[in-house]
Order: sequence, then structure tokens, then C-alpha cells
Amino acid sequence: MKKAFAILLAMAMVFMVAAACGDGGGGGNDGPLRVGFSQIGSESDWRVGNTVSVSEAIEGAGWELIFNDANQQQENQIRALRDFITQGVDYIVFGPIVETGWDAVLTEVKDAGIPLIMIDRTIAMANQEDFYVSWITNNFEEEGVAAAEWLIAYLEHNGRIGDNINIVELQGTVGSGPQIYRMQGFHETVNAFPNLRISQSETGNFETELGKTVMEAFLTKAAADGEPIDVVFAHNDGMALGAIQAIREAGLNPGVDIIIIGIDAVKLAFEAIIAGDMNATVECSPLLGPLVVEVIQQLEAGQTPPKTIINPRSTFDESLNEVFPDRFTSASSDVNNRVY
Ligand code: GYE
Repeated sequence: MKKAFAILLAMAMVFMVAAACGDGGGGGNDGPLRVGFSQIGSESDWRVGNTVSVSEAIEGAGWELIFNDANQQQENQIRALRDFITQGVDYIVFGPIVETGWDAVLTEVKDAGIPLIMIDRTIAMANQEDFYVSWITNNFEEEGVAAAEWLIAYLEHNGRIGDNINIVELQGTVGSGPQIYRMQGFHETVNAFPNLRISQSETGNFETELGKTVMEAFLTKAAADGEPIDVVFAHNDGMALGAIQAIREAGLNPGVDIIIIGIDAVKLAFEAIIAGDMNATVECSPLLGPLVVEVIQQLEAGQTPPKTIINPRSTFDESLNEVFPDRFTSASSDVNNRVY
């Protein structure tokens, strides 16, 4: 009796799964594809540019967008993913705020048979490749390396590579892929020069206001310790722009008294570089929307999209590009092309 019931239950489950899969790609539906997009927040111009790019691309393809802004809270993202499952969306686009803590919810998405397209940040979990069909991103470690390489080239070019240089670092959201790997890439590269020292390093959560507040604290401590700050390395341009304000309010000349390097290549950073207030920015494109659409189209056509798609990038400045045109690009030549 018990056994017969178990068999019936198993058959019912197979039937339910088959029914759910029939709907899965949206192919069987009459209406447009429904795509749930779980976004991290709106902490920076990068993020806003990313939201616009992905939303416009999905809607431009004629699909229904179900958007959720998690306001920088992981629990909100977990809730959004569960809502998408309940609503039975056809695809999920997901940019994870931090690397860990996704095991349960991503298992639920997988069990629901909804293809997940990861964008932007990294996750760290066992067999993670089983949980997404495609991951569209930038190489954060290389960005950190590129920021350090620009600094080394700049110091060499200005005859300062042998000097003692104090670098302060504004980190991104703690535990996020870009915070972990930009820091790693930058540190590993500058560590080859013992006189280049990271004297202070704190998070500014990728936010301009917080970047300014933390920079004020860096300046206060540096003054108390009697050691100058020579360089600011910010994990994004938004925090670099906050640091510029703090430096100016402290009576110093940003971009001249203190070298300032950011990441993202947002338009405001280009304007700061052209004005001489900032020195360099490493590009990290948020314009991932068209790539998301391409991946979904491939899946709809029964093709297998690439597992990982990495965007190309440049480093922009307004000084070294003349000396090393193959390594750096002039900010003024590209400012009008910036859409974020
Ligand atoms: O650099 C920062 C944003 O995850 C790459 O998040 C992204 C980062 C970007 O807030 O500005």
C-alpha cells in the first residue's frame, strides 16, 4: 500500500515537472517571454547605467521585464528570486551583491527549471557553473592590476618610482567580487615595489558620499601621523569623486597634490580627468543588456550560449596616453561617447 502510494507520488511529480518544463522557455506561451531581473541597488552611476542597459534591451526585444531593486540588501535579492519562481518567469537575470550565501535560493531556481543568467559580480559556491547558463561580466582582478600598472607607469614617467609613496584605498562593498578581486589585483601588482605602501584601506561601499566621509577620516589620520597621502585608489569612480571633494575641502589640490585613480570610466570621472582633478580610470562596462538579450535568443533557438562572456576594457587618462598610446586612451577623445 505504502509502496503503491510512493509510486503514484513519484509519477505525479514527474508529470508536474514535465508540465513545468513545457512552459520553461516561454516557447509554448502565447504572450511574450517574461524576464525577472534582480538588480543590486542604485549605489553608483555604473549601477544606474547597468539597470538602464539591461532593462531597455529586454523591453526592446519585446519581452516583459519584471524588475526588482534590492536596495543593496542580500535578503531582498533572495526574496526577489523566490518571487520570480512563484511568478513562473521564463528567465532570471541576476547580479549578486556579494559572493556567498546563495546556495539555497539558487538551488530553488535550478529545481524550478528556470534558466539563470548571471551578470556583473561573481559568486563563490560549490559546482557554481551548474547554477547558471551564462555569466556576463568584467574581469575585476585585471581591473585592479590595470589601475596599479597605470600608477607605476605614471610614477616612472614622473621620476617618482623610487620615492616612498603612501596609497590610501577606498574599497567597494565588502564581500563583493569587485571589492575582493580589484583589491587583490592592485595589491599584488604594487607589492612588487616595496616603497609603494598601502597606508590606509577602508570600505566606502561604492557610494560617493561614503567615499567622501572615509577620505576625510584618511586625511585626518594621515595628518595626525604626520605622513602625507600621495595616491587614492578607489574601487569605483563614485568614491573617487567623493574623495576629490574631501581633498579639496581639506585645502589640497586633487589630481596634483594627490594622484587619484578610479574604476568604471563613468562620464563624471572623464570630466574630472579633463579638468585635472582626477588622474585615471579603468573601464568596466555596465552595458551588458545587449549581451543578455543575445544569450536569451540563443537559448530560445536551442543553442548553447558561452558559459562566460567577458567585456573588453581600456584605461583612460589625460597624460600618459600621449606617451603610451597603445596602453592608455585619452579621456577627452572619448568623453562624448560615454553613456553612463
Ligand atoms: O564598479 C561599482 C558598482 O559590480 C562592477 O558595482 C560593479 C561595481 C561597479 O557599484 O560602481
